[in-house]
Amino acid sequence: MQNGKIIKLVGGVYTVFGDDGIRYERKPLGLFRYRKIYPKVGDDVLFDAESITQLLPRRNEMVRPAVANVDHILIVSSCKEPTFSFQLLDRFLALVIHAGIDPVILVTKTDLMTEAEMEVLSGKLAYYQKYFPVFYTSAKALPGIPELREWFKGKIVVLSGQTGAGKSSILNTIDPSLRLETNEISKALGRGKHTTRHVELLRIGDGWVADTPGFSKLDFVGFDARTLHECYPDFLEHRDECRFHGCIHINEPGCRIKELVRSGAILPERYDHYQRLVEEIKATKPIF
Ligand SMILES: Nc1nc2c(ncn2[C@@H]2O[C@H](COP(=O)(O)OP(=O)(O)OP(=O)(O)O)[C@@H](O)[C@H]2O)c(=O)[nH]1
Ligand SMILES: [Mg+2]
Ligand SMILES: [Zn+2]
Repeated sequence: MQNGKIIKLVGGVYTVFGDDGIRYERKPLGLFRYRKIYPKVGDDVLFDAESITQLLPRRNEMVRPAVANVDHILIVSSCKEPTFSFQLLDRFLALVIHAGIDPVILVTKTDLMTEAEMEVLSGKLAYYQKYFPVFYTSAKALPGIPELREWFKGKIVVLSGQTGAGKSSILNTIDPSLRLETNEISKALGRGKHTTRHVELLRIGDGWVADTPGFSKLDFVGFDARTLHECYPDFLEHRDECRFHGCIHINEPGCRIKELVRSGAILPERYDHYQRLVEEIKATKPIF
């Protein structure tokens, strides 16, 4: 019996990185399936000569991308191709925070922007910078790459974002020996082609980074509209200033958050995305 970390899953076969530094291919014991235990990339496990025999407790986990025990999720958003979306960013931030993982915003393809366009984008992102680390990078012009390489040290970091955002390209730039497959996004369709198809943890220095398949839709199944506001650090800061304890900042009188939205101290657009997400979650019937 040996300890290891799952670093890859393809077609039901897991690659386990043993504590001896060797990679092993294993499948979980049959009883995992019977008990509906599905190991994920990032999971710490016990394994023997034949199978993964035990899943060790998780510190956190995400559904999509399916990862566990990570330090950070880098929300990768391109400036252009695909177009930067603050709505997507706000939704993604909520999802990552809800999973108990620290988000980082990684803005890619800065080379496609004019100086004036960049000023507008970074001006808006300055608000986010008060709450989350924000990196600006480009696989073509290379700003931010040394900082990012330094920052990855000793951490388990997962890159996630829309398909075509440039996740694999950035990893290749940080470490060219990774040779990850990248692809042109289909401009005719206006969406990417899902070049990366599985989650895999890759060694960068003494840390791990995971490249993941891009997504086109975010799922909020299992979310509670009454607690969603806890995923917004900018709202949480003022939670004791609302008139009612447990205010979710929608229709309650004396809501400090709505006051701050009116004054512009909280980004109105971000609040609007929050409101829409509350409506969306309320409209979703729970699945039993
Ligand atoms: N101009 C420019 N193009 C980039 C940059 N980074 C990536 N691209 C291009 O964007 C396209 C998509 O890049 P990928 O790295 O494959 O994107 P991805 O996020 O890994 O996509 P999926 O694996 O489908 O999720 C490719 O054509 C890249 O060459 C960048 O910084 N600047
Ligand atoms: Mg990719
Ligand atoms: Zn309130």
